Amino acid sequence: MTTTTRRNLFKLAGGAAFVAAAPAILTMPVRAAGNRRIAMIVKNLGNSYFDACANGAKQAAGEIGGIDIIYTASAKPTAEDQIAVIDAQIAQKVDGIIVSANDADALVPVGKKAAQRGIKVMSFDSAIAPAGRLVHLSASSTPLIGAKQVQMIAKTLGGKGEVAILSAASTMTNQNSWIEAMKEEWKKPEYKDMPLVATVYGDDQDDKSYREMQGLIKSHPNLKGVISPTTIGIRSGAKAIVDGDLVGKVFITGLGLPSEMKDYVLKGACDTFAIWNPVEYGYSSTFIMNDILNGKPTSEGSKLSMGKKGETTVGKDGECIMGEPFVFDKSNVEEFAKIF
Ligand code: RAM
Repeated sequence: MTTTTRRNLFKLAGGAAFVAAAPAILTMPVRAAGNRRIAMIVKNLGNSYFDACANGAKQAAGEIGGIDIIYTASAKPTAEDQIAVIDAQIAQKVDGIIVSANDADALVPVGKKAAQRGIKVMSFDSAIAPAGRLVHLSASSTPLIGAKQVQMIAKTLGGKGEVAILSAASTMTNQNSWIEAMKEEWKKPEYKDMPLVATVYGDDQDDKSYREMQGLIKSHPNLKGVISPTTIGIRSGAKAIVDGDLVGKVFITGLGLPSEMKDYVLKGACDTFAIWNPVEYGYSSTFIMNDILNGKPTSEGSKLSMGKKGETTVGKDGECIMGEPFVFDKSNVEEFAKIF
Protein backbone atom coordinates (compact mmCIF):
# COMPACT_ATOMS: atom_id res chain seq x y z
CA MET A 1 0.00 0.00 0.00
CA THR A 2 1.42 3.38 -0.95
CA THR A 3 1.66 6.25 1.51
CA THR A 4 -1.02 8.13 -0.41
CA THR A 5 -3.54 5.31 -0.32
CA ARG A 6 -2.78 4.80 3.34
CA ARG A 7 -3.36 8.49 3.99
CA ASN A 8 -6.65 8.30 2.06
CA LEU A 9 -7.76 5.31 4.06
CA PHE A 10 -7.03 7.15 7.27
CA LYS A 11 -8.63 10.35 6.10
CA LEU A 12 -11.87 9.81 7.98
CA ALA A 13 -10.30 7.85 10.70
CA GLY A 14 -11.04 10.28 13.42
CA GLY A 15 -13.29 7.26 12.92
CA ALA A 16 -10.88 5.09 14.92
CA ALA A 17 -12.11 5.81 18.42
CA PHE A 18 -15.54 6.47 17.00
CA VAL A 19 -15.83 3.01 15.45
CA ALA A 20 -14.62 1.24 18.54
CA ALA A 21 -17.00 3.12 20.80
CA ALA A 22 -20.05 2.49 18.62
CA PRO A 23 -22.99 0.65 20.17
CA ALA A 24 -24.18 -2.28 18.06
CA ILE A 25 -27.73 -1.03 17.91
CA LEU A 26 -28.38 2.66 17.83
CA THR A 27 -31.50 4.13 19.29
CA MET A 28 -33.58 6.81 17.61
CA PRO A 29 -31.89 10.17 18.12
CA VAL A 30 -33.81 13.03 19.67
CA ARG A 31 -34.90 15.17 16.77
CA ALA A 32 -33.49 18.65 16.76
CA ALA A 33 -36.15 21.10 15.62
CA GLY A 34 -36.19 21.51 11.84
CA ASN A 35 -33.47 18.95 11.23
CA ARG A 36 -33.74 16.70 8.23
CA ARG A 37 -34.00 13.01 9.07
CA ILE A 38 -32.19 10.39 7.03
CA ALA A 39 -32.85 6.73 7.77
CA MET A 40 -29.97 4.38 7.06
CA ILE A 41 -31.63 0.96 6.74
CA VAL A 42 -29.14 -1.88 6.43
CA LYS A 43 -29.42 -5.62 5.78
CA ASN A 44 -29.71 -6.57 9.46
CA LEU A 45 -28.56 -5.60 12.93
CA GLY A 46 -25.50 -7.05 14.62
CA ASN A 47 -23.13 -6.62 11.67
CA SER A 48 -20.13 -4.47 12.63
CA TYR A 49 -19.55 -3.59 8.97
CA PHE A 50 -22.88 -1.71 8.98
CA ASP A 51 -22.22 -0.23 12.43
CA ALA A 52 -19.08 1.31 10.90
CA CYS A 53 -21.13 2.61 7.93
CA ALA A 54 -23.56 4.22 10.39
CA ASN A 55 -20.68 5.88 12.19
CA GLY A 56 -19.54 7.36 8.90
CA ALA A 57 -23.08 8.58 8.24
CA LYS A 58 -23.15 10.32 11.61
CA GLN A 59 -19.75 11.85 10.94
CA ALA A 60 -21.08 13.27 7.66
CA ALA A 61 -24.24 14.53 9.38
CA GLY A 62 -22.03 16.34 11.90
CA GLU A 63 -20.04 18.00 9.12
CA ILE A 64 -23.09 18.99 7.09
CA GLY A 65 -25.20 20.09 10.06
CA GLY A 66 -28.99 20.00 10.40
CA ILE A 67 -29.25 16.25 9.77
CA ASP A 68 -30.26 13.43 12.12
CA ILE A 69 -29.30 9.87 11.19
CA ILE A 70 -31.64 7.06 12.14
CA TYR A 71 -29.70 3.80 11.90
CA THR A 72 -32.04 0.84 11.85
CA ALA A 73 -32.64 -2.64 10.42
CA SER A 74 -34.45 -5.88 11.07
CA ALA A 75 -32.87 -8.62 13.13
CA LYS A 76 -32.71 -11.03 10.17
CA PRO A 77 -31.50 -10.09 6.69
CA THR A 78 -34.68 -10.92 4.76
CA ALA A 79 -36.57 -8.76 2.25
CA GLU A 80 -39.85 -9.20 4.12
CA ASP A 81 -38.48 -7.93 7.43
CA GLN A 82 -36.63 -5.11 5.71
CA ILE A 83 -39.78 -3.92 3.92
CA ALA A 84 -41.51 -3.65 7.32
CA VAL A 85 -38.63 -1.49 8.60
CA ILE A 86 -38.79 0.76 5.52
CA ASP A 87 -42.57 1.05 5.89
CA ALA A 88 -42.13 2.17 9.48
CA GLN A 89 -39.72 4.91 8.38
CA ILE A 90 -42.15 6.02 5.66
CA ALA A 91 -44.80 6.32 8.36
CA GLN A 92 -42.35 8.44 10.39
CA LYS A 93 -42.11 10.76 7.36
CA VAL A 94 -38.32 10.80 7.20
CA ASP A 95 -36.80 12.97 4.48
CA GLY A 96 -34.46 10.41 2.96
CA ILE A 97 -33.79 6.68 3.08
CA ILE A 98 -30.43 5.03 2.37
CA VAL A 99 -30.81 1.24 2.03
CA SER A 100 -28.56 -1.78 1.67
CA ALA A 101 -31.06 -4.14 0.06
CA ASN A 102 -31.71 -7.74 0.95
CA ASP A 103 -33.43 -8.23 -2.42
CA ALA A 104 -33.15 -5.91 -5.43
CA ASP A 105 -36.64 -6.47 -6.89
CA ALA A 106 -38.70 -7.16 -3.77
CA LEU A 107 -37.87 -3.68 -2.47
CA VAL A 108 -39.00 -1.80 -5.59
CA PRO A 109 -42.67 -1.35 -4.54
CA VAL A 110 -41.77 0.05 -1.10
CA GLY A 111 -39.13 2.29 -2.72
CA LYS A 112 -41.82 3.61 -5.08
CA LYS A 113 -44.21 4.11 -2.18
CA ALA A 114 -41.61 6.25 -0.39
CA ALA A 115 -41.01 8.29 -3.55
CA GLN A 116 -44.75 8.93 -3.96
CA ARG A 117 -44.71 10.46 -0.49
CA GLY A 118 -41.83 12.75 -1.34
CA ILE A 119 -39.18 10.69 0.46
CA LYS A 120 -35.89 10.39 -1.44
CA VAL A 121 -34.55 6.85 -1.68
CA MET A 122 -31.05 5.70 -2.60
CA SER A 123 -29.25 2.42 -2.05
CA PHE A 124 -25.67 1.72 -1.10
CA ASP A 125 -23.74 -1.52 -0.66
CA SER A 126 -26.49 -3.82 -2.00
CA ALA A 127 -28.65 -2.21 -4.67
CA ILE A 128 -32.40 -1.86 -5.06
CA ALA A 129 -33.31 -2.26 -8.76
CA PRO A 130 -33.30 1.15 -10.54
CA ALA A 131 -37.11 1.54 -10.51
CA GLY A 132 -37.13 1.62 -6.69
CA ARG A 133 -34.45 4.26 -6.00
CA LEU A 134 -32.76 7.35 -7.42
CA VAL A 135 -29.10 6.34 -7.24
CA HIS A 136 -27.00 3.45 -5.97
CA LEU A 137 -23.51 3.97 -4.54
CA SER A 138 -21.26 0.96 -5.15
CA ALA A 139 -18.18 0.71 -2.96
CA SER A 140 -16.03 0.09 -6.02
CA SER A 141 -16.33 -1.27 -9.55
CA THR A 142 -18.05 -4.67 -9.55
CA PRO A 143 -15.65 -6.28 -12.07
CA LEU A 144 -12.70 -5.11 -9.96
CA ILE A 145 -14.12 -6.46 -6.68
CA GLY A 146 -14.92 -9.81 -8.33
CA ALA A 147 -11.58 -10.21 -10.10
CA LYS A 148 -9.58 -9.17 -7.03
CA GLN A 149 -11.03 -12.02 -4.96
CA VAL A 150 -10.17 -14.67 -7.55
CA GLN A 151 -6.67 -13.19 -7.88
CA MET A 152 -6.17 -13.28 -4.11
CA ILE A 153 -7.02 -16.99 -3.75
CA ALA A 154 -4.98 -17.82 -6.86
CA LYS A 155 -1.97 -16.08 -5.32
CA THR A 156 -2.36 -18.00 -2.05
CA LEU A 157 -2.81 -21.37 -3.78
CA GLY A 158 -0.26 -20.80 -6.53
CA GLY A 159 -3.16 -21.19 -8.98
CA LYS A 160 -3.80 -24.86 -8.11
CA GLY A 161 -6.61 -26.60 -6.24
CA GLU A 162 -10.37 -26.73 -5.78
CA VAL A 163 -12.07 -23.52 -4.69
CA ALA A 164 -15.62 -22.82 -3.43
CA ILE A 165 -17.60 -19.67 -2.73
CA LEU A 166 -19.27 -19.05 0.64
CA SER A 167 -21.67 -16.16 0.03
CA ALA A 168 -24.31 -14.26 2.01
CA ALA A 169 -28.00 -14.77 1.05
CA SER A 170 -28.84 -15.89 -2.47
CA THR A 171 -31.06 -12.79 -2.98
CA MET A 172 -28.42 -10.18 -2.12
CA THR A 173 -27.58 -7.95 -5.06
CA ASN A 174 -24.02 -7.05 -4.12
CA GLN A 175 -22.78 -10.60 -3.48
CA ASN A 176 -24.54 -11.91 -6.61
CA SER A 177 -22.96 -9.31 -8.85
CA TRP A 178 -19.51 -9.94 -7.35
CA ILE A 179 -19.93 -13.69 -7.91
CA GLU A 180 -20.82 -13.04 -11.57
CA ALA A 181 -17.69 -10.90 -11.86
CA MET A 182 -15.59 -13.66 -10.23
CA LYS A 183 -16.87 -16.14 -12.80
CA GLU A 184 -15.83 -13.80 -15.62
CA GLU A 185 -12.31 -13.59 -14.17
CA TRP A 186 -12.27 -17.37 -13.70
CA LYS A 187 -12.61 -17.86 -17.49
CA LYS A 188 -8.96 -16.78 -17.93
CA PRO A 189 -6.54 -19.62 -18.77
CA GLU A 190 -4.35 -18.96 -15.72
CA TYR A 191 -7.10 -20.43 -13.52
CA LYS A 192 -7.45 -23.73 -15.42
CA ASP A 193 -6.03 -25.73 -12.48
CA MET A 194 -8.17 -23.93 -9.91
CA PRO A 195 -11.77 -25.07 -10.54
CA LEU A 196 -14.80 -23.56 -8.78
CA VAL A 197 -16.51 -26.61 -7.26
CA ALA A 198 -19.45 -25.16 -5.30
CA THR A 199 -21.28 -22.00 -4.19
CA VAL A 200 -23.08 -22.05 -0.84
CA TYR A 201 -24.99 -19.45 1.17
CA GLY A 202 -24.53 -18.61 4.86
CA ASP A 203 -27.21 -15.85 4.75
CA ASP A 204 -24.90 -13.40 6.58
CA GLN A 205 -25.53 -15.35 9.79
CA ASP A 206 -22.49 -16.62 11.70
CA ASP A 207 -23.92 -20.02 12.64
CA LYS A 208 -25.22 -20.83 9.16
CA SER A 209 -22.01 -19.60 7.50
CA TYR A 210 -19.92 -21.72 9.86
CA ARG A 211 -22.01 -24.83 9.14
CA GLU A 212 -21.91 -24.21 5.37
CA MET A 213 -18.11 -23.93 5.58
CA GLN A 214 -17.91 -27.23 7.47
CA GLY A 215 -20.24 -28.78 4.88
CA LEU A 216 -17.99 -27.60 2.03
CA ILE A 217 -14.91 -29.10 3.67
CA LYS A 218 -16.71 -32.39 4.25
CA SER A 219 -18.23 -32.76 0.79
CA HIS A 220 -15.08 -31.61 -1.07
CA PRO A 221 -12.12 -33.45 0.51
CA ASN A 222 -9.72 -31.81 -1.97
CA LEU A 223 -10.93 -28.30 -1.28
CA LYS A 224 -8.01 -25.87 -0.97
CA GLY A 225 -9.59 -22.46 -1.02
CA VAL A 226 -12.78 -20.56 -0.24
CA ILE A 227 -13.77 -17.08 -1.38
CA SER A 228 -16.27 -15.38 0.90
CA PRO A 229 -17.49 -12.00 -0.39
CA THR A 230 -19.08 -11.06 2.93
CA THR A 231 -17.59 -9.94 6.23
CA ILE A 232 -19.80 -12.42 8.12
CA GLY A 233 -18.98 -15.35 5.83
CA ILE A 234 -15.22 -14.79 5.84
CA ARG A 235 -14.95 -14.52 9.63
CA SER A 236 -17.14 -17.61 10.21
CA GLY A 237 -15.34 -19.58 7.50
CA ALA A 238 -11.95 -18.64 8.96
CA LYS A 239 -13.14 -19.78 12.39
CA ALA A 240 -14.20 -23.15 10.95
CA ILE A 241 -10.69 -23.56 9.46
CA VAL A 242 -9.02 -22.84 12.80
CA ASP A 243 -11.47 -24.93 14.85
CA GLY A 244 -11.12 -27.84 12.40
CA ASP A 245 -7.29 -27.79 12.57
CA LEU A 246 -7.18 -27.07 8.87
CA VAL A 247 -4.73 -24.15 8.87
CA GLY A 248 -2.32 -24.68 5.96
CA LYS A 249 -4.72 -27.11 4.26
CA VAL A 250 -7.66 -24.82 3.45
CA PHE A 251 -7.39 -21.04 3.01
CA ILE A 252 -10.10 -18.42 2.95
CA THR A 253 -10.12 -15.01 1.27
CA GLY A 254 -12.76 -12.47 0.31
CA LEU A 255 -14.11 -9.29 1.87
CA GLY A 256 -13.49 -8.85 5.58
CA LEU A 257 -12.93 -6.29 8.30
CA PRO A 258 -9.31 -6.05 9.51
CA SER A 259 -10.60 -5.94 13.12
CA GLU A 260 -12.41 -9.27 12.65
CA MET A 261 -9.80 -10.97 10.43
CA LYS A 262 -6.60 -10.01 12.26
CA ASP A 263 -6.35 -13.16 14.37
CA TYR A 264 -7.16 -15.45 11.45
CA VAL A 265 -4.50 -13.79 9.30
CA LEU A 266 -1.92 -14.09 12.05
CA LYS A 267 -2.87 -17.76 12.57
CA GLY A 268 -2.62 -18.47 8.83
CA ALA A 269 -6.25 -19.35 7.97
CA CYS A 270 -6.36 -16.32 5.68
CA ASP A 271 -3.39 -15.08 3.68
CA THR A 272 -4.92 -11.95 2.20
CA PHE A 273 -8.36 -10.27 1.97
CA ALA A 274 -9.82 -6.98 0.78
CA ILE A 275 -12.38 -4.33 1.73
CA TRP A 276 -13.09 -0.63 1.41
CA ASN A 277 -13.46 1.62 4.45
CA PRO A 278 -17.06 1.16 5.69
CA VAL A 279 -16.87 4.40 7.72
CA GLU A 280 -16.13 6.26 4.50
CA TYR A 281 -18.91 4.36 2.75
CA GLY A 282 -21.61 5.56 5.17
CA TYR A 283 -20.06 9.04 5.11
CA SER A 284 -20.09 9.26 1.29
CA SER A 285 -23.66 7.94 1.06
CA THR A 286 -24.89 10.59 3.49
CA PHE A 287 -23.26 13.41 1.51
CA ILE A 288 -24.91 12.07 -1.65
CA MET A 289 -28.31 11.95 0.06
CA ASN A 290 -27.76 15.51 1.27
CA ASP A 291 -27.18 16.66 -2.32
CA ILE A 292 -30.34 14.83 -3.39
CA LEU A 293 -32.35 16.47 -0.60
CA ASN A 294 -30.95 19.82 -1.74
CA GLY A 295 -32.42 19.17 -5.20
CA LYS A 296 -29.24 18.23 -7.11
CA PRO A 297 -30.04 16.24 -10.29
CA THR A 298 -29.39 12.50 -10.29
CA SER A 299 -29.48 11.99 -14.07
CA GLU A 300 -26.58 10.26 -15.83
CA GLY A 301 -23.48 12.48 -15.88
CA SER A 302 -24.52 14.54 -12.82
CA LYS A 303 -21.93 15.07 -10.12
CA LEU A 304 -22.75 14.37 -6.47
CA SER A 305 -20.63 15.26 -3.45
CA MET A 306 -19.04 12.64 -1.20
CA GLY A 307 -17.67 15.30 1.17
CA LYS A 308 -13.93 14.90 1.85
CA LYS A 309 -13.94 11.88 -0.48
CA GLY A 310 -14.52 14.15 -3.49
CA GLU A 311 -17.25 13.77 -6.09
CA THR A 312 -18.85 10.85 -7.86
CA THR A 313 -20.42 10.97 -11.31
CA VAL A 314 -23.79 9.31 -11.79
CA GLY A 315 -23.52 6.56 -14.40
CA LYS A 316 -26.06 4.41 -16.24
CA ASP A 317 -29.13 3.42 -14.16
CA GLY A 318 -28.12 5.81 -11.39
CA GLU A 319 -24.96 3.85 -10.50
CA CYS A 320 -22.18 5.73 -8.70
CA ILE A 321 -18.82 4.44 -7.47
CA MET A 322 -16.96 5.43 -4.30
CA GLY A 323 -13.36 4.27 -4.84
CA GLU A 324 -11.04 1.27 -4.77
CA PRO A 325 -10.86 -1.62 -2.33
CA PHE A 326 -7.75 -2.08 -0.18
CA VAL A 327 -5.89 -5.34 0.31
CA PHE A 328 -4.80 -6.56 3.73
CA ASP A 329 -2.33 -9.20 4.85
CA LYS A 330 0.09 -9.88 7.72
CA SER A 331 1.98 -6.68 6.98
CA ASN A 332 -0.86 -4.22 7.62
CA VAL A 333 -3.84 -6.02 9.22
CA GLU A 334 -2.92 -5.09 12.80
CA GLU A 335 -2.60 -1.41 11.96
CA PHE A 336 -6.00 -1.25 10.28
CA ALA A 337 -7.72 -3.47 12.84
CA LYS A 338 -7.58 -0.42 15.11
CA ILE A 339 -9.77 1.52 12.70
CA PHE A 340 -12.46 -0.82 11.28
C1 RAM B 1 -21.31 -8.07 4.76
C2 RAM B 1 -22.57 -7.64 4.07
C3 RAM B 1 -22.35 -6.40 3.23
C4 RAM B 1 -21.13 -6.55 2.35
C5 RAM B 1 -19.93 -6.85 3.18
C6 RAM B 1 -18.68 -7.02 2.34
O1 RAM B 1 -21.06 -7.26 5.87
O2 RAM B 1 -23.04 -8.69 3.27
O3 RAM B 1 -23.48 -6.17 2.44
O4 RAM B 1 -20.90 -5.41 1.58
O5 RAM B 1 -20.18 -8.06 3.90
